[in-house]
Amino acid sequence: MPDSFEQLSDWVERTAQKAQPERVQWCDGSEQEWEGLKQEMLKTGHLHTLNPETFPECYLHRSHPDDVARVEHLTYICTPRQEEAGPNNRWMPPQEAHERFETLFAGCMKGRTLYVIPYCMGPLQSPWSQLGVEITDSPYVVANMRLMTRMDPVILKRIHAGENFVRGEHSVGNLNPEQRYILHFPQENLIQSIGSGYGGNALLSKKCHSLRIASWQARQEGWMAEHMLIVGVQPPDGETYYLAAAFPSACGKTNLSMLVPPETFRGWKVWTVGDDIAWLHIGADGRLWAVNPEAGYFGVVPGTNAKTNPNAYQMIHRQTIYTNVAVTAENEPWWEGLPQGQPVVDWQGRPYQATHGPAAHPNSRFTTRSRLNPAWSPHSEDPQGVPISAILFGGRRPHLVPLVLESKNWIHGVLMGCGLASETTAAASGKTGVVRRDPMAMLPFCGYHFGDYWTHWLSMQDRATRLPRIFQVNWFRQDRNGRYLWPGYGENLRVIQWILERCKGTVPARETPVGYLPEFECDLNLGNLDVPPEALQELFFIDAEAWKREYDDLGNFFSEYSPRVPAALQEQLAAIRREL
Ligand code: SAT
Ligand code: MN
Repeated sequence: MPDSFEQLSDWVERTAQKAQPERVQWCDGSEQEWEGLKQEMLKTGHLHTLNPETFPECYLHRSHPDDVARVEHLTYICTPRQEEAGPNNRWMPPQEAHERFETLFAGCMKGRTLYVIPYCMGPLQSPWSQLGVEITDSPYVVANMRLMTRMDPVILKRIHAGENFVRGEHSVGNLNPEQRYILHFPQENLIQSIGSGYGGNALLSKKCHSLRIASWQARQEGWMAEHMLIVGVQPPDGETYYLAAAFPSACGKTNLSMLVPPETFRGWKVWTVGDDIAWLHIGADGRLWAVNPEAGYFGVVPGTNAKTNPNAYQMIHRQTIYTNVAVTAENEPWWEGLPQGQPVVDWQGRPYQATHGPAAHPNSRFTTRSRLNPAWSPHSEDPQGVPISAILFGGRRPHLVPLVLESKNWIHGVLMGCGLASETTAAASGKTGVVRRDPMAMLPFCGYHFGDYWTHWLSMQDRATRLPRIFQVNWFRQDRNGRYLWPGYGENLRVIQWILERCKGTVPARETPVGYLPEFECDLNLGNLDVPPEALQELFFIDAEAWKREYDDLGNFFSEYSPRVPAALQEQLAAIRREL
């Protein structure tokens, strides 16, 4: 494993020998470098300028129509033993994986530039930060990494001084989905990715490094790498409380992390620390402290507007890379969910026709630096991170799960996380709208056996003395006619207020076999909210029969992971099942 600059240079040289690029360019994230890249990409059609008056420094990228989402069926964990990867991962023996990759990688960069991207995940000064170097032939990847990570000349100095780094080898290859692989070698600190230029498949710092490789390391080292947003909520009395929340991809993490308080919450402030990934370490005070390893957002565009997410909407009007949105006659970006404007060119660059489907791809994305977010928290740069008071688990559940539910203790909270399930979305290829189990929203991202992962979650109890409380939330419950019962977005702050009160110990709660509920008539702040009483009843209705089926199903799901499922979780499940 290279851990010094010589080894880095050797690795780059060896990789270049295999890929045979026309030239090699070392990147440092500077403005000058961006100017060059941008001009090049405008010339080759990798980028298109958007209206410079209304969207200054905004660009559009169109990916290949077969390359628009993560590909879970082509994503592998390559450990010597299959049981290390677990049934939650596709597995390939390391040697076979290396061989397949080498074959596809040979000569793959002919006529292209090989870019070397040294990057840092986490604040540069943080003891928890980690270095990585991605080699890629995609200038679009360089442009995104410049916004999503910390690229800084100091990184090479740190590597010179002997600091370890995660290696990433990436090529768009020929974009043939049949020759596409996303391979992880946790024991080698290595990621190899070929055949895709899109998001989580190609920006190796994100899901590949900061979740799959980092979750592996976290288990060895006693910390946690989680698919969670980090948000600070500051009531008018002053003190900011931080929450970490796990939701599957495209279920509203970005919206929740940038929430704008509704009218009734005058004086409240919401601060974004992160919208996708949290690295959680135990502080000297026994609390969990979170840093966001990323420095930018790769957010879902459709549905973003001045009402659903005013901060994001404002933020993406400048210095933003759009991927796979439509364009209007005014050369402005357009997407489904915008109340104004008309698409004339669709996400594939064709004249827009309603019969072709949506104008913007449902998984179209914006890339922006976090600092452009009006709600950006300056504590995002705190080396030790922010202290977490509560952990939230949420998904898209049309039925069953109430608006909010508090766990009874850490073990029960971990069980809640294991029970997380959600309707699938366009963020991954495959059928959308099917409810699937997605424990801790980590199904596509945990780099090792889920049974060991749950054991690791439970073990935090022995390491930390002041763990956060755990809650389950569901903004997506529907009535019999498929209408959402809860308005969501900014109004979710009402639920968060209750969660904070519970953390402070200032409100009682109603106990049920599946957890604690608010006494909503008195404890949930419903001032100026237009939700009929029947809808509220339904939002909090606990259907014991349906919950029994849910826990039976979770029990069946667990059996796929036996014998590695911790006994404490099985016992907790059995106890709740009996009580129901
Ligand atoms: O494609 S990404 O993994 O970057 C986004 C997501 O699916 O959450
Ligand atoms: Mn995500």
